[in-house]
Formats: sequence, structure tokens, C-alpha cells
Amino acid sequence: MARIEAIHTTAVLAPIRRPIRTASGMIGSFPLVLIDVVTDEGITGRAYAQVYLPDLLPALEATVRSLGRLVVGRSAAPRDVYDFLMRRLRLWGVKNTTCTAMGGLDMALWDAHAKSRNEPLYATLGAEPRSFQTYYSVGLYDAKSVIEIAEEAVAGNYAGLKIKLGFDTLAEDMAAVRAAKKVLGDRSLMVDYNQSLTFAEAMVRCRALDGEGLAWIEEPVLAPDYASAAKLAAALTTPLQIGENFNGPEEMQAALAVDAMDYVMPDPQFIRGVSGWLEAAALARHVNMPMSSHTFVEASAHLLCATPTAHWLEHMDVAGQLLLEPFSLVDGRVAPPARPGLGIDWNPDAVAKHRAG
Ligand code: SMN
Ligand code: MG
Repeated sequence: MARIEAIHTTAVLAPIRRPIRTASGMIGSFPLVLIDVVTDEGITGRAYAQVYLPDLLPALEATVRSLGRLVVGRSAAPRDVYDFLMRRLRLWGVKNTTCTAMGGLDMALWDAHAKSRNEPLYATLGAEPRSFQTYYSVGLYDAKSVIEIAEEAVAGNYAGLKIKLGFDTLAEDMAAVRAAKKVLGDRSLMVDYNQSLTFAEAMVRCRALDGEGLAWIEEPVLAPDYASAAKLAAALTTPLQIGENFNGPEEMQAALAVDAMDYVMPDPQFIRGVSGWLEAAALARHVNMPMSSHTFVEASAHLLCATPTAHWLEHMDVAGQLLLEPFSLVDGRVAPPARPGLGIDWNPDAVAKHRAG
């Protein structure tokens, strides 16, 4: 098995087509750490880690480098590195920045591992390639401006659209939903509160939205408040969706234990990379829970192939403008490319242009 020779990082502010306004803050560009893991077989595994706040980008980059120092010279077998780090970090814990750094590193190691076998990641995971129903994921738009966004989703042939909610009033939320639905017709509409409501307000707003035929309501209350999520899930007909903030599969297990959700959508980095995702996919299988992805379009396209309860792929193009070959939709669906590994390569000019600091 190959050994890890070096880990290189590049901090960038990835440009996005439209800023993403959420009820819990605004994202103008995505702060990313591009990770290159070089093995002694001369293979480079690539992936990225993301943090929503530019101010935290140096901390994320430093953490990826610190983890790199812990594993350089060791076997590059991704599961062995994962197990080593889980043990080595037990006293400190593997949450937040440490968790995301570990998730990014894990994805880069799996990319290298699949490349060393000269096969796409889905094949290394033992899965056939598949394509997934894909939704267009955007920010918070009022009833007037959401019309153009919904038209964009229709023009792009997406099967669904996810909008953010969390205006000052329920009336504004409702108006945005109704305006989007009018344009979308039969296509699915998902809504995302990004943790912005109190439990009492969430009960009022979600009940009001319950008759709107939404595909799901996402993160109405604080992410770690599984007890409130469980009460909402029990009270609503519309499926309750959470999962992007699970730090590792063990948090998904804790949420499942209290019936906190109907649907689950782990984030490939926060769930701790490919290794963590596979554990989450097993948990979802055991309760037959539909499992969608969160951002990380490229990794998600491979991972959903190895997810027995695969549901929707989220299309929020975070890194596309930095890639030589961004993943795009074919007939409204996303499928992983047949190139080795994840199938991503940095566009050097774009990376140089958007380097942070
Ligand atoms: C989200 C993703 C990325 C940045 C902010 C918010 C989000 C989602 O909650 O579900 O896409
Ligand atoms: Mg969300």
C-alpha cells in the first residue's frame, strides 16, 4: 500500500454565481481549502474542505496541515488513516474545524486510493454508476425575486428547487413559497430555515406550510436540538429534513435514536468524508430512511451511488469555477464521471486568481 508523502493546501475564496443569503448569515463566496495528498507512488489525491466564514479559513487550512503532519509517512489506506486519527484525536475530539479538516483529508485520500486502482470512486466503493434527481439550491428570495430563480430552475431542467426561508414574518415566507410553486408546477419545492426559528415559532410556521405540498422542511430549529426537531417531525405531515450539521455518523445515530427527522442529508465533509458517509449510509439503510446529499456535488455524485436509500442530490455549485471539468447536469440529473477517483482537477488559472490572503 502506498504511503503519504506530502499534503499540500491552498486557501481560496471560490466565486459563486449568486450570493447565498440565509436566515443565519450571508455567503458571498465559498472559503475553501484545496487539498492535494501526494503518495510515494506519485499519485495526487484531491479534494476540498469548506468553511462558511472567510475569517475561519486560515484556521481550517492550519488544521488540515496539522492533521497532515500527523499522518505523513503512514499508509495512505483511507480507512486506516481514519481509524488512526479517530484514536489519536480522542482526547481533543473530532468536531467542527477538526471534523471538517478530517472530512476533506479523507476525501482526498479516497481520491488517491481510487486513482491508484485507476477507477472512479464509485467503482472503488463497489457500486455501479447511477444518476440522481437533482435540485437547484439557492438562497433567500422574496415573492417577487423568487420568480426569476424558479424560472432558472425550470430552464435548467432541475426536478426540484430549494429556497431558504426565515423572513421576519410567516406571511413573507408563505408568499415566497406560493410564488415559487406557481412557476415550478409539478417540480418539487424544498424549504430551508437554516436553524433560525425558536421551537414555538417553528411549530407555527411549519404547521402553516404543512398544506403546501413541500418535498421537505429543513432545519427549522437549532441543529443540535434533536428534541425539538422530533416534536416537529411528529406534528407535521411534510417530511422534516436535517443532517448537514451532523459532525460524524455518531451524531446521526443520536438523532435517529430520538426520531429527530424523516429524511437525512449528511454533508460529505462534516460526516467525516467517504469513510464517515459509508457509516451514515448504513445507518439510513437500517431504518430505510431517504438520504440526500449536502453541497460537495462532486463527492456526493459518487457517494450516492453507494447509498442504498439515495434520495436527492443537492446542486449548489461551490467549487465548479475552480475545476477544469465541473460536474454538470445531463437531462436534469447528475451522474459521477468515469474518470479515476472523484474526477476533479484544479484549474490553475482560476485557483491563482481566487487565492485567499
Ligand atoms: C447551506 C449550504 C451552504 C451554505 C449555507 C447553507 C444549506 C443547504 O443549508 O442546505 O444548502
Ligand atoms: Mg440546509
